[in-house]
Amino acid sequence: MKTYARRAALALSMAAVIASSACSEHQDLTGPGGNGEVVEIEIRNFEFSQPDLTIEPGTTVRWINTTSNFHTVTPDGHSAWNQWQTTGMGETFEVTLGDAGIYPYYCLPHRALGMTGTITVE
Ligand SMILES: [Cu+2]
Repeated sequence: MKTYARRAALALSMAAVIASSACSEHQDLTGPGGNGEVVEIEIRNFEFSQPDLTIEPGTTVRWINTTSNFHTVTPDGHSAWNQWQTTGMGETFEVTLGDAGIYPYYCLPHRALGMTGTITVE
């Protein structure tokens, strides 16, 4: 029994290491939780595919890096999520936004190129 528990714990910690090395992340910092809906935004050179997005409360926004370049999803003046940075194609970042509001964000290295976006939750 003890050995089994230890093996399960080891398997769980190894899964955590594998998950973190893929540089994909989910954050759920606001509101009562998700409604099961997911909307995807592609990170391109040098724009977000849906720069003005309106969603319902509890929707999960998933950014996916479709490039091999360094980008960030940096909150602009709010703390609905913590900055995420990506360097690899296929990496994803999910934020479940439970609270109504306006959530602007930008890509740190490409902000001056207009790589910005806004999510409206209403
Ligand atoms: Cu960028």
